[in-house]
Amino acid sequence: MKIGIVGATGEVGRTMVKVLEDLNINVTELKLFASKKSEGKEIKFKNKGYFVEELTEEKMKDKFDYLLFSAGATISKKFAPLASEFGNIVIDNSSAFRMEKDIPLVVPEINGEIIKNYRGIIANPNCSTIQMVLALSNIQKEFGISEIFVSTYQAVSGAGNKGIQELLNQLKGMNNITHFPEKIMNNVIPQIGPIESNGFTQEEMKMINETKKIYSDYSINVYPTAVRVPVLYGHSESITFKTKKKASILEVKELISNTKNVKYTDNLITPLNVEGSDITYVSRLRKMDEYTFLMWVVADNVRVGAATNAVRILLKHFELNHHTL
Ligand code: 11C
Repeated sequence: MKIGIVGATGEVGRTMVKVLEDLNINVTELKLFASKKSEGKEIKFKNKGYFVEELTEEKMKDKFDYLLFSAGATISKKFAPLASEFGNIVIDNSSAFRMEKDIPLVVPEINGEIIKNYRGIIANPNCSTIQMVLALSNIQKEFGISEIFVSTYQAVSGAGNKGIQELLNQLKGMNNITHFPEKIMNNVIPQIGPIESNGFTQEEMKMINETKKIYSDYSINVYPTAVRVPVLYGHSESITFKTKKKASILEVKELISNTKNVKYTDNLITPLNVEGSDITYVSRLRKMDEYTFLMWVVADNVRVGAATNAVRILLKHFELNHHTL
């Protein structure tokens, strides 16, 4: 497969390269694109060095099997439609197209089938949404879910290299506050992204809207509070959910355990435990009543929440459509 990565030098872009290697994807040609200032940087894939090229409109007109985008919504809006117009399949990690009616928003284990016979732009959901909907997916299918109350504990890598650098610099004693609204070292910040006119942050609105679209159930109420914590990798979520039908704790545990790429553990699980993993972990499951359950969900936000989900979309698309590619 000929694969291009747009935003190859970013935190997610570099991880996409790593995930392509880890999942042993049959890449015959790899093209890495980024802004002019990254031109010529070398990135390793399967022990071979690849040089980063400047992203241009002309290069998006080339023929790729898949183009993976992770360079932010502005770049996606400018280059993804063009690449798609020229027949390329774009898997876009930004928020640019997620809520567009005709663009599939995909977590392959849940709704991968919707990209059968589809060519064009495929949107990759937000990291905090992916691990939540994945952990709850079998329960939603089997019992239905009416409400999800979720508080997140999100790693600084969710904000990319600049988020990581800001925490590392503060740990070295610098007092810079450039990206986050408050100092992040020794702190927690209950705001991720700008606050909208309804008082919710952009991150919280993504969790509400994307969940409905992925489950294709617009009756689910999601009540999120998104919080940044001084952790490098791994988002954690405290989730309380209400089922539509009565369920037992055993049934819920079994459904979680049987979800692809999700593991239930009775052990404590923390972000440090999941760094570099492609599994979403669930623990501390509790039952309040026959309709109400509480749990703790942790996943590597850069892998499960971004790069790995994008590569899983690629694999699913290939599996469903390779005969017509
Ligand atoms: C964060 N979830 O942790 C955000 C980053 O829409 O893909 C992901 C932004 C997005 O800061």
